[in-house]
Amino acid sequence: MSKRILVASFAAFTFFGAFNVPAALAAGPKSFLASVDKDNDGTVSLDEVKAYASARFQALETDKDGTLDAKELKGRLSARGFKAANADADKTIDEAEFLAYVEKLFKEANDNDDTLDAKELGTPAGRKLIKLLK
Ligand SMILES: [Ca+2]
Ligand SMILES: [Ca+2]
Ligand SMILES: [Ca+2]
Ligand SMILES: [Ca+2]
Repeated sequence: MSKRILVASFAAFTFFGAFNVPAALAAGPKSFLASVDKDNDGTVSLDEVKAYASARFQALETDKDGTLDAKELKGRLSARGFKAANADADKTIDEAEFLAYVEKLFKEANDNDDTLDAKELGTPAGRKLIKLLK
């Protein structure tokens, strides 16, 4: 087996393994870019991601108590992700915590410029970001 095939099958395995949903339902970098890349330059900046994340927070926050609880998040964060995002260790994620965690994932996925491209959105941190904001 060539190295390229090995890498491709490993990538496919980790991609589909990371989400416990059928492939068709897993939002990929392309649909994320289509929603978030408002200036259509093919990449997302932190400003674009945070503007989108803020809108998603409001949309997900259905009981309007100002925070997202596990029920509202509907599996968008793993238990570990929830703990990492929940800076004050209460039972909910407020908007500041949500945006700080979005920024953390953005920086983790990013190389040394200021934007995420489709490839960076395909990294583990990029996929966590997509899952969180879908
Ligand atoms: Ca852009
Ligand atoms: Ca709420
Ligand atoms: Ca909290
Ligand atoms: Ca980048």
